Amino acid sequence: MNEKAFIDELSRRFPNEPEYIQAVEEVVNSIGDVYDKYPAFQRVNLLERLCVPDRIVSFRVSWVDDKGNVRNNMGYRVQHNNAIGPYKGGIRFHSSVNLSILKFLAFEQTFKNSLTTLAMGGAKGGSDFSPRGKSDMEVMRFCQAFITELYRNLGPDTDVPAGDIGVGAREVGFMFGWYKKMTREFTGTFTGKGLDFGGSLIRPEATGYGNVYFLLNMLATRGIDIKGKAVAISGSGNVALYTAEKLLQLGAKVISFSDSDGAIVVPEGITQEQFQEIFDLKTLYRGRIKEFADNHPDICTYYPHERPWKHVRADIAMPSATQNEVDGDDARALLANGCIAVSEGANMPSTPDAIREFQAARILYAPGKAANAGGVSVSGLEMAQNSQKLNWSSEEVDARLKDIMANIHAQCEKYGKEEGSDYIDYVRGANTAGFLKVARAMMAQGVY
Ligand code: NDP
Ligand code: 2IT
Repeated sequence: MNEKAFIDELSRRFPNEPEYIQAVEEVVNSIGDVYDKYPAFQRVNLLERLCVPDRIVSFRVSWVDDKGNVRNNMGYRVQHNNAIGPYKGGIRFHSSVNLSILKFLAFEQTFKNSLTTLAMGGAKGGSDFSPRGKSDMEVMRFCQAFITELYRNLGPDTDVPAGDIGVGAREVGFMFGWYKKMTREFTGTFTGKGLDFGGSLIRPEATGYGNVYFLLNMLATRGIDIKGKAVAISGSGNVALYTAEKLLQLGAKVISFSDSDGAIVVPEGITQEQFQEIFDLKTLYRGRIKEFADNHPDICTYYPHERPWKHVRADIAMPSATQNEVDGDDARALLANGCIAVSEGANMPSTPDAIREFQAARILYAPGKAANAGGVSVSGLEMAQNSQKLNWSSEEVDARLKDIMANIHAQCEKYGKEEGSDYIDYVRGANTAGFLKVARAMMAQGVY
């Protein structure tokens, strides 16, 4: 395969979609050898069919704010691929959302979901609506207007959304409620639902916990103990907070958080009580991370408009905010300060330059589609419970999550281990394993 020609042609057709092209390029560069091994793939132009989404729904969402003003946002659902199961993936509400970002996320989701071993295709949706600063009633009206447009494209065996940036239990609840009203059916069409109406235990925790479980698997390959290690986290939302919770349980030191206004660094690590304060600040009061720094000037430094990476001496980095939040300079700073492992909670948080730095330094580096797959895995378990109309215990879901993360690690090792060395290229491993399952399914199902 001529990877460069393929990417050049895709860039020509989709010239204003840099995040989408970035995500495709990484995968295409990983799977070239495997693709060439099976000429049948080429004969049915499998790669192009796998890289271009099956379908995109886009629409205007009009809603009324608390002052009576009519507001308009864009809404989208990218249904990327359903070869191995119904479309599945989160919904993002953030002012930065555009089609390029949702296309990259839906593309990544397809490979991630394949790695989980559960029957889920890949999708992503969202809007440039920002819940920040909106009242609960404004968020509710927006969610209802959004679902009024989208509901015909969803269903428990068609397309099952969940949360992502700006979409948590509150938003999923509002969207689920309106979906139920529009369809007059109670089905498991959303995951991340409240526990009282079909949600799974451990779903809120799953992405963060799963990332730590994946990290433990990586550290084990080098005989490294997590205890006492300093871990830099970015973000302070769902993924970041539950990553920190699990790390503290395991005796690691959590030394940073961030949000879109800036970063806090606590060089000695936060205590359990301080974690609880941050957790309450973010989840109960929807506060800003700066407020913690204001309350603890003695232990904590606040860096406005910055990310944590250049300000930490971290053994481990777990970026958990957003795409392209670790660039080449950040990576070089992390490495210079002794970083030995990077495990991505966010989707595509490292730029290609940063990934090159981590891999050249041969540290442990896990891409998001492997390391953060715990969230969608427990979404898959929520779908299974909904189908059975049963609820599993926390212990059962957590045990399955650990197994799934260990299995994803094993797949990365199988396809990513370099010949003649112990080094595991987790990018190549995850992309190849994820690709092969979807590719086999597409081959078996014919051209459509
Ligand atoms: P949340 O909305 O709960 O938290 C997002 C956090 O990242 C907030 O602290 C937010 O700050 C910060 N952030 C968002 N956008 C930016 C930006 N452009 N620049 C700087 N900071 C930003 O989302 P999640 O924790 O759910 O998602 C975090 C990442 O994890 C995303 O990449 C998501 O795709 C990925 N992910 C999420 C999963 C899930 O189950 N929720 C599963 C797998 C991956 P602020 O509040 O200021 O915007
Ligand atoms: O990026 C992701 O994997 C998610 N936001 C979770 C998707 C899901 O369907 O649970």
